[in-house]
Amino acid sequence: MLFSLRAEDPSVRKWTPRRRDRFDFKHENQNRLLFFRGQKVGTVDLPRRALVTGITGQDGSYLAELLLSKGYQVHGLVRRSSLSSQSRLSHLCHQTREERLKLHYGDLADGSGLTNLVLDIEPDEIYNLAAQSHVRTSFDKPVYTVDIDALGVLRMLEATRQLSKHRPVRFYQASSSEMFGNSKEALQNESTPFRPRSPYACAKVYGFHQTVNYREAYGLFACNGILFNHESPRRGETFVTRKITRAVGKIREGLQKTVLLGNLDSRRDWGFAGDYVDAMWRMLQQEIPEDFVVATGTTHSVRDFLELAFHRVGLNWQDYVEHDPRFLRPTEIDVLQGDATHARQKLGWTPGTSFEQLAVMMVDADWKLARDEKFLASAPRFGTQKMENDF
Ligand code: NAP
Ligand code: F7E
Repeated sequence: MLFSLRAEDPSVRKWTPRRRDRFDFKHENQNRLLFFRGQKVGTVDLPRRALVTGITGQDGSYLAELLLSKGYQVHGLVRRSSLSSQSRLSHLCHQTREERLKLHYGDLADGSGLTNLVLDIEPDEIYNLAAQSHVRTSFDKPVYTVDIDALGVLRMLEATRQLSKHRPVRFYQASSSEMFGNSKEALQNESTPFRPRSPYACAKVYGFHQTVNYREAYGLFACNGILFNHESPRRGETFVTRKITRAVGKIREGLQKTVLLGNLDSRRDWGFAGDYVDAMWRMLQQEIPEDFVVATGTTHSVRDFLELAFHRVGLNWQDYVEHDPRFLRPTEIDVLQGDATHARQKLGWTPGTSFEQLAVMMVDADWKLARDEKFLASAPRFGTQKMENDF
């Protein structure tokens, strides 16, 4: 571990630490005090440590990038799987020295495992992003969704509370605009009532209130980010924007003929994920913990997104889109549009990417991906390739 030492006692300045010297740390507020043979010898500037659950997801990967660029040591919670789920992190694993990015196996279902991990890592900041995040899936898997998205938050809060008994720690909860449901207010902000319309949204409401309760009951520095939809080329392929841009790329390259979709009339406030993780970080740098809406303030329909995405590659979406009732939800949210005034005023946060720029960014990335896939599909198969000295 690399660190710089600010020695307070002048005699210590003459002391050159040797390899076998043992020293102890104690935490006082945000400072780490360094003790050598029972005597305080200085204050240590260690890199700040963050724990990110859901680090393998869309937001987790952008947040890890941001925190590493700010000099943090980043710890990520990863679910054990027989196949790697780390494709969104592979560039960071290659670029980053091992001591700056550390991945740990864990699961939001395993409370004692989470507590052990949090006490072991002693992070300064915890970002709880892990979730079963697909709204349509939550209707098919309601109990599992509630276990992870509601009780999982409680498990993380308990782990954080245990750590907070020994040292300061700050907690971010990934709350969602889905909690507003079919709101009666045209623009939703921090005081808009919740009217959840899916098992996912109900679970997120529970996580939201527990986070507020831990703040009020135990004085925990805990914030909810109420984020509206945010997308990117790293978005999961079953969310509507990415489903569309993947299809656009493949259709343009002749790898796919049509795309099956559900409700094209629903309207969402879509922003860019890379902009939104900056708001998460800003929330934990405040003096006083609060909850914030993060949104662009604009709303567009799925149809609008189709129009832009197909137009980018010179195609007409009506020629390729088919309706499939399997993608409808038992209860739908018709319109969402956020008011992020509080985030702008308190955090100095504004979105940097428009809806049009977002669509273009995603289509361009997926068109390139489709071209690469086409090239690979046309390449001779490994093993069947004729070698030079093969007769
Ligand atoms: P995502 O791409 O679906 O990523 C979800 C992450 O959670 C993945 O890393 C996943 O791991 C992990 N995870 C799922 N179940 C887990 C479990 N039982 N234990 C540990 N990890 C688990 O989601 P996202 O778009 O990045 O969203 C991040 C968070 O923000 C989520 O909580 C989501 O509900 C919330 N949110 C998202 C949006 C949005 O528009 N993107 C808006 C508001 C709120 P695997 O890789 O192993 O699956
Ligand atoms: O749906 C409609 C669908 O699945 C958007 C999550 O990140 O944001 C996300 O939840 C809209 C809905 O996102 C298809 O009915 C039409 O009205 O991309 P989505 P979502 O449900 O808004 C919130 C803020 C979160 O917190 C969530 O974690 O698009 N739609 N046809 C479709 N949606 C999908 N997935 N697939 C379709 O074929």
